[in-house]
Formats: sequence, C-alpha cells, structure tokens
Amino acid sequence: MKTTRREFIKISSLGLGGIMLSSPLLSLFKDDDEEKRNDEITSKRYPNYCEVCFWNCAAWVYTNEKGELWKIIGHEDDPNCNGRLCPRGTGGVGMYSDDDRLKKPLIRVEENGIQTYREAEWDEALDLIAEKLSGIKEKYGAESVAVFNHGSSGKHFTNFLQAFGSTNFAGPAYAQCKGPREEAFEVTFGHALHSPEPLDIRDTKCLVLIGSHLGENMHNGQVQEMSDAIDNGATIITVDPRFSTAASKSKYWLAIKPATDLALLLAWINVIIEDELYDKNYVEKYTSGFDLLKEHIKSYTPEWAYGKTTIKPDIIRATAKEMANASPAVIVHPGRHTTWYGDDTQRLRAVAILNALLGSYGKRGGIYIPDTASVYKFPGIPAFPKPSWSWNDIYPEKYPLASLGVTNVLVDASHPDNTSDKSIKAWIVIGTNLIATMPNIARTVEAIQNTEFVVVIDTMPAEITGYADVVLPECTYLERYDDLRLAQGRIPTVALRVPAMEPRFDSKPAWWMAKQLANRLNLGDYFPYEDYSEVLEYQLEKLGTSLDEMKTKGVLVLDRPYDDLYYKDDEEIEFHTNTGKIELFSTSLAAYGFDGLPKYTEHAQPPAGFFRLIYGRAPMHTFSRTTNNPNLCDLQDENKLWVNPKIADQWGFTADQEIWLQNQDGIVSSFPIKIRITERIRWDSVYMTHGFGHQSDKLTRAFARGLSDTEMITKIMIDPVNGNTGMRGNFVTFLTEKPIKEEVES
Ligand SMILES: Nc1nc2c(c(=O)[nH]1)N[C@H]1C(S)=C(S)[C@@H](COP(=O)(O)OP(=O)(O)OC[C@H]3O[C@@H](n4cnc5c(=O)[nH]c(N)nc54)[C@H](O)[C@@H]3O)O[C@H]1N2
Ligand SMILES: Nc1nc2c(c(=O)[nH]1)N[C@H]1C(S)=C(S)[C@@H](COP(=O)(O)OP(=O)(O)OC[C@H]3O[C@@H](n4cnc5c(=O)[nH]c(N)nc54)[C@H](O)[C@@H]3O)O[C@H]1N2
Ligand code: SF4
Ligand SMILES: [Mo]
Repeated sequence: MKTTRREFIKISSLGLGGIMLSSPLLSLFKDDDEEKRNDEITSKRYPNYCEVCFWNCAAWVYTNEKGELWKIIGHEDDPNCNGRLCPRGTGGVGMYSDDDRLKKPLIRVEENGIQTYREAEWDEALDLIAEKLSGIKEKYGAESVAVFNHGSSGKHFTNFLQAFGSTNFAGPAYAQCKGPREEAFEVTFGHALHSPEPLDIRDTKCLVLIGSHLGENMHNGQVQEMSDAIDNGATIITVDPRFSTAASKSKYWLAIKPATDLALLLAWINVIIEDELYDKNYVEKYTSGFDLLKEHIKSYTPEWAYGKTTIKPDIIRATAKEMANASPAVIVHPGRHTTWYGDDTQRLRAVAILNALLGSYGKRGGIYIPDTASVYKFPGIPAFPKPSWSWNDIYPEKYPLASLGVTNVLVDASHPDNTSDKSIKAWIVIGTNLIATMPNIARTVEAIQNTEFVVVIDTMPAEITGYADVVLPECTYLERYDDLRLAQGRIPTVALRVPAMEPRFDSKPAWWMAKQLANRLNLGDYFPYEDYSEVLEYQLEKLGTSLDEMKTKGVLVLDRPYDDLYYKDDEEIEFHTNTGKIELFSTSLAAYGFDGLPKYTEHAQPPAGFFRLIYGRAPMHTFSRTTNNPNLCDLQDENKLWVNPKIADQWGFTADQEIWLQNQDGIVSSFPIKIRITERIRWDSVYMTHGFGHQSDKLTRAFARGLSDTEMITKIMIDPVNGNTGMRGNFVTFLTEKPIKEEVES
C-alpha cells in the first residue's frame, strides 16, 4: 500500500455574524417549571441524555404536533441536572438542525490531480473500510489499527477495535484533560475520581477553586451546587490569574502568577502542618507518610511562596485558616482540565494531600464515596482476542502510571520519527476533532500523513474530517439509540437515550456502522443484535424494568444498597494503596523513581514582549463542537483576547481592535482576534476561549470566527508520570498588521 500525502480538503462557503453575551452564574440556566411541562399535551416527549458535553445530563426531547423537533429540557429526576439544562444543552436542537452536517459517506478521490471527496453509498464506503483494514491487519497485525474516541458513541468502535484484535484506543479526555488528577488521586487514595466528580459541594463550607472556573465551565450539577453553597454561606476561594465568574463570587480571589500553583499548594500544606490546623484524628487513623511530609514541607513557607506566586504571605495564611475552619466540610477542587505544565500529577498530588490533611475525603461537605449502577452484558458476545501488544508496550520505559490509552503516544507511534518497533498504521477517529484538540497541530498532521488509512466518524465537517480517506456521517444523539448512561453519583442512576427523530440526510448511528463493519470482517458474533434497542431491552429487563417503561420514565433512580456515602466516625477503612492508607508519601510514585512527595519545579516565564497564553471555557460552548451550532452561535460567535489595560496602553490598543498572534516558535495565527481590554486578567497573560478559529470552511458559521488557541500551542510539556500534555507553557506576542503568509504547497 502506498501512502499518499493527504491534502486537507476544503469545500467552500462563508460565515455569518452574531453577538456576545456576558454571563452571571445561574441566570444561564433555563428554568423549566412543572406547569410548562404539563402544557405540552399535543407534543410527544422522548428520553435522552445530553451529548453537548460529557456531563451527559438526562433530558426530555419534545417534538411538536407536526413531529418536528421542538425543544429539550432537563429531566426532573436526574441528579446530574435536577431538571435544568445549561444553555448548551438547550441549544442541542441546533446539533440536529444544522444544515452544515455531514450528509453522506465520503470517499477521498483524486480528480485532475486535485484531491477531493465524492459521495458514496454506505455499502461501498463500508466495503472499502473493511478491505483496507483487513489489508493492514494482514501486513502489520491488528494492533497497528488505533481508535481515537470521545463521547458516548465511541464505545461501539472501541468494542469493534477489540473484536478486531487491538486495544490501541485513546481519547483526549485523558491525556489532554483529567489524566493528572486521576493518577494523583489513584496513588493517594487508591481510587481515581472519575466523572461526575464526587464532590459534596452542596454541603461544603469552603470550596477552593484552583484553576477550575465553575460558572464558565458549566458542569451542570456542580454549578448548581456551588450556587446553593454560596447561598448557604460557604466561603469560595478562587485561584486564577484571571478574574473568572467564580472569582467574582468568591471571598478571596488569588490572582496567582501562572505556572506557580504548586508553590501555593505547598505553602498551604506548610501552614496547615506547622500551625497544626490539620485533622489530627483523621491523619493519624487513615494516612501514612505524615512525618516525611512534615519534614519535606518545612522550607515551603508562605514567604517563600510569595516570591513565586505573587500572593502575599498573610493571604496564604488566612486562606489556609479558612479551609481548616471549615474542615472536614472543605473541598480543594481537583479541577478537570489539569494538563498544564508537565508536572501536573505532582501538582494534583499536592491537592490530594491537602484534602487528606483537612480530613475531607469521605466526609460530608468534602469528597463523598460515589455509587454507580451496573448492567448485564448482552448475552452471547465472545471474549475479545488478546492482542500481542498494546499502547503501553510502544515505549515501555515511558509513562508507567498511565492507566488509560495516551492519545499522544498513538500519535507518536504513527509519526515518521517513531523510534519503537511497534507502530500505528491506521486511524479510526470518532467524536473527537483531533486537529482542534491535540496540541502541536503540525505533528498531528505529520502523523496522519504517515498512516496508510484514516476513517473519521463525525456529525459535522470538523477539521479532522478533512484528513480522512473515508468520512462516515453519524446521526446526532437526538436520532439514535445508544448505551444506557450509568453515571456515578450520590445515588446510582440509569438514563436512557432513544431517538426522537429519524436520522437526517443519510446519517447512521455508530453502533450500526460498527456492526456492519464487523459483519464484513467475520466479526459479526461480537454484535449479535439487529437493533441496539435489543441490548437496551435486555439490560433494562435485568434491572427490573423494560424499554417501554423506561421510554415513559427516562431515568431510573436505584437504591444505594449500603449507607456508605461518607465514612463513619472512626470507621476502619482499607484504602486500595500499597500501604492500605491514604498515602501522603506515595510509595507507588517512589517505586517508579518519581518524587514520593511533590517538589516545586520552576517553569519558564514569558520573555519580554511575550505573554502567557491561557485559555478556558465559555458557558455557551463546548470546545470546538458547538461553535457552528446555529442556536449557540447566536449567543457567542467568536472569542476575544483578554488583555490587561496596562499592556493595551503600551501597545496602543483600542477595544475590539483586531490583531494576530505569533507564538514563541514563530507560529502565526491564521485569523485575527478582537481585543477585550480588561482588568480581569493579569498583565503577564492573555486569555481566550478554546474552540474558535475554525479552519474548515464547511462550518459556515464558525469558519474563521475568532482564533484557535490550539494553533498557538506548539510547546508541549509532557508529564513523565502519565504522558499527559501540559499545554500552558506557550507565549504569544501581538501582530497589529495582517501577516503575509507564504502559501505552502501541500
Ligand atoms: N487548545 C486546547 N486544547 C484542548 C483543550 C483546551 O482547552 N484547549 N481542552 C482539552 C479537553 S479538557 C478535552 S476533554 C478535549 C476535548 O476534545 P474533543 O473530544 O476533540 O472535543 P470537541 O472539540 O468537542 O470534538 C468533538 C468532535 O465530535 C463531534 N461530535 C459531536 N457529537 C458527535 C456524535 O454524536 N457522534 C460523533 N461521531 N461525533 C460527534 C464534533 O463534531 C467534533 O468534531 O480537548 C482538549 N484539548
Ligand atoms: N461551558 C463549558 N463547560 C465545560 C466544557 C466546555 O467545553 N464548555 N468542558 C468540560 C470539560 S471536558 C472540562 S475538562 C472542564 C474544564 O474546566 P476547568 O477544569 O475549569 O479547566 P479550564 O477550562 O481549562 O480552566 C481554565 C481556568 O484556569 C485558569 N488558569 C490558566 N492558567 C492558570 C494557572 O497557571 N494557574 C491557575 N490557578 N489557573 C490558571 C484560566 O484563567 C481559567 O479560568 O470544563 C468542562 N465544562
Ligand atoms: S452540562 Fe449542559 S451541555 Fe453538558 S450535558 Fe448538561 S446540559 Fe448538556
Ligand atoms: Mo476535558
């Protein structure tokens, strides 16, 4: 098979405008009262769970008397949303109605020397994929095929991949997101946090947000609980170089110098130990390594931390005291997007240690012990074959504590500079826009060019689809069955997704695609059903209900069999760590040659004329997936660059002036961005919302609107513990004139 260089395929059209909306914390939720619900007698409603982000709130999807999609509202019994969707969830109708959606399978062809796509029928597209995959399996082994996945339909293809003979699957929700905090909590408490995070915000007396911006980060249930906690008088302490929405609700805003959070965390630990503010009983009973920690922490005084963080020693002391006063009803929020500076597992270890010293793990108002529903596997599915190697064998000396597939390892293993004898030759990408998601776009593209075959399954003509050999259009979550949602929480719940609408165009559900492909590869036994509803029917009957009943209920709230939400006073607990204790000193990190206690590491600060690029979420959008959504686009259609007035003055900027960015590696942004001059950002940093600046002109509303942070992130700081990609070490400067870009031959 010859590898041809894939040109990024564009099909042209143009963008539209919209308005910006500013956002107080809770006014963002739509309040759907019972009365309104009962009004809708002529309409029909279908249960679903939201796929606009991965909080997966359970919802009711309404169609009107004409059978048209009408609206989506939160499910009243669902603890993830308590009957209220966030604006993005409400805007989910736009995922269905967007006319830019992928419509038919596409196959890459060359016409008159130019690469383009032609539409194909499903049979032809699936035959082609089956043929290519079996060729690659024969030549390099099944293990050389990888799946990149995110979202609920990805599971159908990770199942397919395992049936095919490979376990090389990975999603950005680990190595570009929550990997560091998961490993840090795993080694400290013997249990990763998972999602939704089991934080007892509802009952907390003190919530510390360190680089986590609830309110803009609209994780629904958490934002609601934070709002309740504020009403109940809880103290909020926000550590953020930017005055976030959360900071505006806080008693303390600590405008930390970016990249120095570990200094603050260590200083807090220092105060809590030196001033004997920790929970002595808890520490004695449940933890190990306290003496080592006490010794280790001595030099990390608030005075020392002041020099690093620019946060005054008395503020560090006062905030440590606030936490201790609230103990054990205190949460040092572990955050979620935690891949920042490459020493992230160690930073999150400091967060875990703080929670342990404050005795909050397993306590009311702290971190509770979650429960999750489980379901039976559909009968008759054979065991998956055992592959001869997996992602963690590619570079055996690296990333010993990565517990899930690492996307960037699979990229490295596809890249021409791969040094391993194991390599990836084909990609199946489902529900993740890797071009907008993985830092260092050029490297991702080089890896793609070096593979022999790429399939992309998406709903939208996202950038990643432009690099595929075959594109398969998935129908949206409103048009398909999918697995039951088994969310962890205070009580176990099950939520059902059923189609409210027929798939638009010629789109199909992923479960169907996976099964059709499997049939073509003699793997049909792994998908022993004609329709996915059979799987749901079976699993729901085992739970004592039925598909029909659940269509009217939507959510099943199960009993929690044991009263074990919190530890009882003096309860004996065996933690799943090497010592059976909460490990203040991590024996597993130490066993792999890493620091058993977090040490401060110095990170580079921006050179003169450059500013640290920081980024985050906007309440109206989820990454790059919603920026073309007609409903959400109306609310916010571009991002702006937050610049401190001092810097704006120096550069002579005016509000809304358009500028371009250039980063430390000379990368110039494709598009300009408007300036927002605001005191809400430190002078040494600039901020923008992630997910804008789309390159794909098939996204008619999002193309060239705003600027892509990912484009500017070419320096990656890899966490040696788990291979996760620290992305906040990039610096940018401003270009006030439109840069003249040389056209590069592709
Ligand atoms: N620069 C930068 N990079 C980041 C981040 C950042 O803040 N800045 N955040 C990181 C984090 S925390 C995460 S979790 C990742 C997320 O990264 P991604 O998972 O890549 O998230 P999205 O950009 O939402 O891409 C989702 C893709 O799925 C498609 N899609 C939507 N619904 C469906 C569906 O039902 N079926 C299928 N098949 N496709 C669907 C969308 O059209 C889109 O192309 O990004 C990480 N990368
Ligand atoms: N509306 C909306 N909500 C979402 C998502 C979405 O796309 N849209 N995505 C969801 C997902 S998958 C994730 S992972 C979460 C991510 O949500 P969070 O875990 O909250 O992470 P980010 O969005 O990256 O948060 C960025 C915050 O960190 C601050 N920051 C930047 N550098 C530093 C630093 O050095 N130190 C400190 N202390 N702060 C710093 C930024 O100013 C910003 O306020 O959001 C989830 N919720
Ligand atoms: S938080 Fe919002 S976007 Fe995310 S699942 Fe819930 S309603 Fe949907
Ligand atoms: Mo994430």
